[in-house]
Amino acid sequence: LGKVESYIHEKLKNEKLHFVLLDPDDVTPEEAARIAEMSEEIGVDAIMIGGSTGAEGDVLDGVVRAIKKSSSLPTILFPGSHGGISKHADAIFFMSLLNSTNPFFITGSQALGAFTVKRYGIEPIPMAYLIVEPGETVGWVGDAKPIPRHKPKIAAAYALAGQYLGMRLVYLEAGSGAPQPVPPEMIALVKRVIDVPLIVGGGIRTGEQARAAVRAGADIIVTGTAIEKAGSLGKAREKLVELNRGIKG
Ligand code: 1GP
Repeated sequence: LGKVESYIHEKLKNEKLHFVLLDPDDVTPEEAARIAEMSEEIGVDAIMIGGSTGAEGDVLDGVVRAIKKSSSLPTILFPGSHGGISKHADAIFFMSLLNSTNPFFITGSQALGAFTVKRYGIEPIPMAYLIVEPGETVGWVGDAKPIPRHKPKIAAAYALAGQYLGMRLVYLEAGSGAPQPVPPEMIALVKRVIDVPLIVGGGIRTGEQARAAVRAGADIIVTGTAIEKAGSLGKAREKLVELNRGIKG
């Protein structure tokens, strides 16, 4: 395993993890730098960088570089397509949107990005990416057939298929800004079925919701909107502390 993946597995032996997602389309490099710095102080485990719209090119590079300068947390790309690759990042979730109806998001974009990842020496971490209702922007952009919220078995079947295809992480995604996070019953069933770490994100805004996801079986919680849209850096810090407490207990 690569450096970042080993770091994740090492940490998971002792605690559940909190990854903060920054979307270069929503935050300036300066804001991203401050949030990453605070995240490290508070005990967040990694910074993810990406988004479905506009997180590319100079805008993406600028945010990744600012984060690298202000914190020593691992930086993991969370690309919406092969456009979401930056040479400044440590690793990339090399993900396949397994429940997309469009092969571009399952294997096409991956093929277009593969040589870029190799050329830049970015650590690829293979990940099954599953979109659960409502799916929000990423569900729409990714031509997903979102998994119904009351059908945990469908999520578990896709998750296990992802593991059998060789993917080393499974991500259950309700969509950024979703009104409700992935239901605990769905997290619990997926966790029971798979052996690889389970990431959960989308719509987690409170420490209580983060705790509920961890109790249900999530290994890694991703939070984005709650911190990006906190209103001020002071409020972002309070939110980070609240969410981190929910996750770490
Ligand atoms: C989105 O799961 C992540 O891809 C985070 O979602 O912005 O709702 O925290 P939020």
